Amino acid sequence: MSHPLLDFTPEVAQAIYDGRPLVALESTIISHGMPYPQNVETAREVESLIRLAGAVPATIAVIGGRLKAGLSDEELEILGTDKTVQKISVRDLPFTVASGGHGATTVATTMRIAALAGIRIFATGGTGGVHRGAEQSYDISADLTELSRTPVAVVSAGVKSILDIGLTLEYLETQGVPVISYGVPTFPAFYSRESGYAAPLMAKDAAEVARALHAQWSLALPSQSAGGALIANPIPLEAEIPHAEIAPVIEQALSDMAAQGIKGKDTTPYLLGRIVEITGGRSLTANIALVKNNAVVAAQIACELQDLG
Ligand code: PSU
Ligand code: MN
Repeated sequence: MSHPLLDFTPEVAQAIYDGRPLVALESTIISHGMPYPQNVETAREVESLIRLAGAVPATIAVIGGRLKAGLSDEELEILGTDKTVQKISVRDLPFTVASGGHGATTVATTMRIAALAGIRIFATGGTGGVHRGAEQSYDISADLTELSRTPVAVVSAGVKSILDIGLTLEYLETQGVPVISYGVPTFPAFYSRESGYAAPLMAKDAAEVARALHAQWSLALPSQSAGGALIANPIPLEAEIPHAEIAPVIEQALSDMAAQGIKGKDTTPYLLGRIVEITGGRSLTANIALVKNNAVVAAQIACELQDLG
């Protein structure tokens, strides 16, 4: 699929030409989700894991107003180090394109660009969701509305308990988004394997997820997208920070944030950074482990989906 605003690296262009399975990756996790140099190192390692699992990675961002599916080393370094790179949500995308700026794409924006590129599977760490106190702040991530309208499946480790997980699951149900836990009966909570919420749906392996996605996308009405899906893959056991340990850290980070008056799009980056500080880096180790795990599962799903034609 081509689009006048979209550039592919040779690797991604070749994969599309050959009909090979592709996995999209986001870039806000690089610019605003992890510190340098772990952000750039992790991005490259995640790409390698996807190749090893038989698919082709396409890291997505906006560079100089151009949509990118696949990044050069230089572009990745810009995202990892340049403090002028904005975190761009879907509503920001047209402005960044028009002004020729750089943008790190959130899950929502990455889904949009992946869909333009014809990529259906996307791996990340955690998605956004309904923030705690949303009944007052209205802070509900555009990731959720994008999941309802764009046909891309997002593999994440669930959503962090910096969010209101119960409200997030309710919102996704209202929006008609399939939420499928991978291999477990519960919905995971990012750093922890358990959130205390049951999984709305469960699949035992990548083939079962692929069959469900295939069915979902064949059920689209002519005038309407069948939407995306959230595949919730728990963090590997050895990297987990159990709920009892991370809960007080999250409370501390939330109260520090309130004291500093941080709001809106700065919320998630602040909380992620603060949790890394409070845990002395342990949450970063967990974050890296879960992203890699999600990349492998996403690649397996992409391969299975390709086999279904
Ligand atoms: N959750 C993480 N790491 C991240 C993000 C979420 O564990 O880096 C990023 C993703 O790019 C996600 C965005 O799409 O934060 C959500 O931001 P907001 O809550 O402002 O919609
Ligand atoms: Mn928000």
